[in-house]
Amino acid sequence: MDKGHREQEEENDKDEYVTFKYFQDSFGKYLQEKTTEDNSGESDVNPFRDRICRVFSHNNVFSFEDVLGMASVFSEQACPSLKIEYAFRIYDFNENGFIDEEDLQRIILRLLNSNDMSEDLLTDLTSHVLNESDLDNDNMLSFSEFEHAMAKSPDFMNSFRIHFWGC
Ligand SMILES: [Ca+2]
Ligand SMILES: [Ca+2]
Repeated sequence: MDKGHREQEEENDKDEYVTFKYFQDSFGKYLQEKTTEDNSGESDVNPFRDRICRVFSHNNVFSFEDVLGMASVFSEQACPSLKIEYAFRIYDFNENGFIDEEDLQRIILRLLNSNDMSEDLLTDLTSHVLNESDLDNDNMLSFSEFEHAMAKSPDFMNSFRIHFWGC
């Protein structure tokens, strides 16, 4: 290996270290603030944090690349289609490639932060979502149906950005 190449590698290592250190510092500071501040309620904890960790990590271990991947998907600059793709994976609790009734019920319960919702209301809400977005009437949302539904939701992109920092 020639000298120039080696120097280049050292340079890359340094850049990676700086970036990772910066991330650790800011993320660590954020986590500390979140765990020490009082429970003022609003968006303290991301209701999908376990799913986010599941989708972005490998066996619940985050490599540097996993962290970078997660940060880029949730950043303001990420393209909407990438955000939608990851949202779909996060919401697909049973990982069968569709957002089905079971997934929708879990999403609704988590979004509303409720465990004691009546079965009827939950069924109503689920049917409402399916009525709006299940275009081929198979009682579940394929990725393209989900994509279509998300494209109509102006708040989605914004909330998906904020949610990252609740992970
Ligand atoms: Ca599913
Ligand atoms: Ca469908």
